[in-house]
Amino acid sequence: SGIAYDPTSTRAPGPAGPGSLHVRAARVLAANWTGGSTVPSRSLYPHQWSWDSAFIAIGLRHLSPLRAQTELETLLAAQWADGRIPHIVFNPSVPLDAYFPSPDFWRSSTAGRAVGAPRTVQTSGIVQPPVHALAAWLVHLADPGLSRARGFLATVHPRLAAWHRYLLHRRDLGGGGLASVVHPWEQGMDNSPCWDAPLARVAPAPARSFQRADLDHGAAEDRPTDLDYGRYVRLAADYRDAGYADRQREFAVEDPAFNALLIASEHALANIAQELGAAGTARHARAERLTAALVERLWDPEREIFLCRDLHGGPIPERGVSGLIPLIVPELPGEIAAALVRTLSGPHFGTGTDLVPSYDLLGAAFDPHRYWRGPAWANTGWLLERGLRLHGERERADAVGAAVVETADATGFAEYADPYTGEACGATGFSWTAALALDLSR
Ligand code: 9WN
Repeated sequence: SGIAYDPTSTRAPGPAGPGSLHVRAARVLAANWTGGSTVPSRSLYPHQWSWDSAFIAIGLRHLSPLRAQTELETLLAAQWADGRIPHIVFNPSVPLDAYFPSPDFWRSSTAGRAVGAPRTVQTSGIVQPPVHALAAWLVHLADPGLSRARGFLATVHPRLAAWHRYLLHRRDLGGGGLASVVHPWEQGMDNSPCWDAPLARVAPAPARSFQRADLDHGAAEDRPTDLDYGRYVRLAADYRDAGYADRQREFAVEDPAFNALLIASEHALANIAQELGAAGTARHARAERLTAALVERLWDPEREIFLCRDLHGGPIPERGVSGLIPLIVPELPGEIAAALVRTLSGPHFGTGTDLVPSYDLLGAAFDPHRYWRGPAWANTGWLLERGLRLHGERERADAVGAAVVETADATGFAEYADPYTGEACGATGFSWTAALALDLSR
């Protein structure tokens, strides 16, 4: 393989002097900082993204705990009254044509008025995975003195609680206790083959009705197709035209990673409540109930992976990396954790490089360069490292973490990478790649 790292090393080196990974990652995060938050990429994504900010804060806490706290506070200031945290918070000084869909597509302050969209800031109307409470807790731990002095947890706690309430109540579209996503962008792995079947039912918006901006900065063969975009636009426009109200929708899927992150964040919120002097027991208990629902509704014992559940079509028989992410759930039954570790090393995900592909290596739709249809991403690597460590798989965790760090550094912090060769794909100078490599190398 072309990956420049030593597979025998168990842990990447800590911060060194000038020219170290620490310095290079810090440079990326400084360049992408806009004063109150960090853009994922100056070229492709010039606004604030929800789950990006959570991952970015996890890395930023090692450079500036104050910036890390501010990153999350800025995002939460754009929360809607119904509790949703929008997936994009738009920067008003960025030209409208720099990113599609822009604020004039989402029209949050008018179309979302009935469900409480903010009036002063423009946002999208969909959400992204709930990594925020986990991030807030990790940011607090980096500098508890500063956090207490600023009342950081006291500020974010009610907002995070409202966010989880929104997901657990308004988004339980399947009635089985799990949160559903109503758009592929909400789950964060936009063009995963897991969405192919539910998306096939969606009539795409005509290509001439919108203008993509991503192809100005990214290679077409690394990005979703025009047909994908037509369907993304149709689903988002329908949701907007329904006033962003959460009823049954044409696309409604229960996703294992989204719900596993909700569970991890419920536990984090319990810790936050305890730190603030309240009891965390009810939240821990809710996390356990969610874990039971996750296993009951999404675990596939034959394939030994969690599957997505299409509310209109049942379990989706595709193996995506999302199905491995429940390793981050603390109360996952031991035999399921062991099965996930087997799947991770087996023929569907084992590349021989310790980079974990976003999709089944043996799947018909596998493509090592196209976005979420095969490439390895730093955020899923970070989550798997954490999950492996949690379940006592220290060596595997070290190897997966080292592969993330070394690939990040060797590619100039690329957005994603070929899982076999480590070759850079997408944008470089990508914020969560820098932030999470930094976190893993501590
Ligand atoms: C749509 C910002 C975001 C990530 C997503 C990733 C990509 C956006 C896009 O970029 O999605 O939200 O325009 O392709 O898929 O996970 O949060 O980095």
